[in-house]
Amino acid sequence: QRYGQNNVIMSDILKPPQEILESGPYVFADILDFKKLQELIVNYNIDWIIHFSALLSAIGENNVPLAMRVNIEGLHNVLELAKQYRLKIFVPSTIGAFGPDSPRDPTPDLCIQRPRTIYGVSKVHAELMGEYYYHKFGMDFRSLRFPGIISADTNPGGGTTDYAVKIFHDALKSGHFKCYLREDTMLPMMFIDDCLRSVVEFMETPESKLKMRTYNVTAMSFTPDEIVEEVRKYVPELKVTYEIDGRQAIADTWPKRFDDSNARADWGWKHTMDLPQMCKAMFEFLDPSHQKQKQRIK
Ligand code: VAH
Repeated sequence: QRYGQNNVIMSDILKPPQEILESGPYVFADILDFKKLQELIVNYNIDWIIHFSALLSAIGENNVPLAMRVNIEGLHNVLELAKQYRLKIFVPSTIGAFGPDSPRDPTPDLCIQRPRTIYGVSKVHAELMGEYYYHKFGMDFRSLRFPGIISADTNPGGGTTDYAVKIFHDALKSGHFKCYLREDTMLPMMFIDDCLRSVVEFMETPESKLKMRTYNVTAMSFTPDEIVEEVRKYVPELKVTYEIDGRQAIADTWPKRFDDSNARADWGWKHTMDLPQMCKAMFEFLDPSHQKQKQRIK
């Protein structure tokens, strides 16, 4: 809607859902195929790269060699192409770019970053490489560190924050949610609509307003306990069992709350969806028949 359907070229190595195919140009592109990316940039006269290819935290720990190729070699490809063709480039970073030595509550933009996952290491590398290309070559590199992103139209993608998406599907399908994190594990989160708007607003911000190339952004922080309580307003009979797995050790090294005051001050970032509003949006999308229990009691 914003840039014109034929001006946004979607790409992936996966076949998209039919409605995506019908929404505008969609091409096969492997982030590891430099020549193919170069051809797409020239043939489609690309001016911005929005780079989202990566193995997330949990899946990356189970396939470190592939995570290094996709998250690091893939990043090098798009940075080099953005430099060669003078493109503006967005590269997402994450709360996972911090580690146990970072302040966790809250975590500021600038502090020690010694992440303990290959995903986090690759994202710190992305931040540092992008800022190097900015200072050395004047490239318009921009990065936002995202919290866990919650969306209804995509399945969980191998992240540590996936539990906050899975709870909705489990509540509606089986009424039984198995949570792999302890009930008191607080993590920063954001609804997908706020995430996509943050990218657009950040990329459209005049460079003169940016005091940094990489900013924290967030909307809320919550624990499994807190989202369970909110989901039970729609599915009161929801059964929850805690089966802690290796992702707990990752979550225990991550920020509990994100300080995104610089993004709010420098380029006007503000979130719109909090936990109750996100749950309402998720149920409206996944199963409109599930209205909040409070309304039924009325
Ligand atoms: C993950 N959802 O859990 C991703 C994210 C906030 C972390 O980068 O790995």
